[in-house]
Amino acid sequence: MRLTSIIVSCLLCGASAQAALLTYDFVGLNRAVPDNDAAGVTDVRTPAATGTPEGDLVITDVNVHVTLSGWSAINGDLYVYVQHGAAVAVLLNRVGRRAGDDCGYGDPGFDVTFDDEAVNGDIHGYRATLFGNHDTPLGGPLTDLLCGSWAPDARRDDPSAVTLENIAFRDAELSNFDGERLGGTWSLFVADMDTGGQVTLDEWSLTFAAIPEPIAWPISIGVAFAALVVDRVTRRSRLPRSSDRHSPRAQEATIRRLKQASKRCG
Ligand SMILES: [Ca+2]
Ligand SMILES: [Ca+2]
Ligand SMILES: [Ca+2]
Repeated sequence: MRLTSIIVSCLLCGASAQAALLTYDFVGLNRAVPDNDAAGVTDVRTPAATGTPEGDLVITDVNVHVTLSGWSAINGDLYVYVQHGAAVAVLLNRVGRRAGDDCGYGDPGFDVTFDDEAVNGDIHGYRATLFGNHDTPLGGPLTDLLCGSWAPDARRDDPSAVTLENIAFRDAELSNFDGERLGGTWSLFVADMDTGGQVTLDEWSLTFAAIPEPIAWPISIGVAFAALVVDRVTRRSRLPRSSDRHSPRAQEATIRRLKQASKRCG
């Protein structure tokens, strides 16, 4: 039974495939994000059409790069998420906003790669990660060049109530896209949720690791094949083994019989 289930599982898995790496860049956007307006801006892209070999690839990992510029921008005002079908990843949810500080960080802009596996971890408290406190300003935008990539904020909380400390709803990660097909529309939403400052969406990109969809063999074929193998293994275990007559025990018995026979003769 165990052997059968292992064989069927292997058949259903199909051949293992090497993940392809694909990057799609959406540049030159120059989309001004309205200040203090929850309607924000949405940029919709189709990196690959559904039903095409590329669009049918299955995502195993996705990273997103976003560039938001403006020297008057206030990072703590920004709420940014990416959506594909029903799956959502929250990239920014008012960074630095925490218990006792409703405004968040005042640094101007981002040029950052979001990656669930980033060593820096959660971007929401990036100053604390970089400087050990929330009060030291960056003096410019947060960039990959200076600080490396970051894990998304991932908090699903309402941007008017989100805090660093509350991580009860911190599950809107990029891994939510794993297992989905690459094809179809992907949208990036950017909103400035509080007064002051001006930010512009310059560009964004999607980088996928993706594999062809595993071949699902018809289960009837898998079960029939597994039963055939089990039957062959069982038959083989029942066959008399020719080497038995050469075993030490068989040889001892033969010697005993010969000795008894020689005594009778003598
Ligand atoms: Ca991942
Ligand atoms: Ca990743
Ligand atoms: Ca603002």
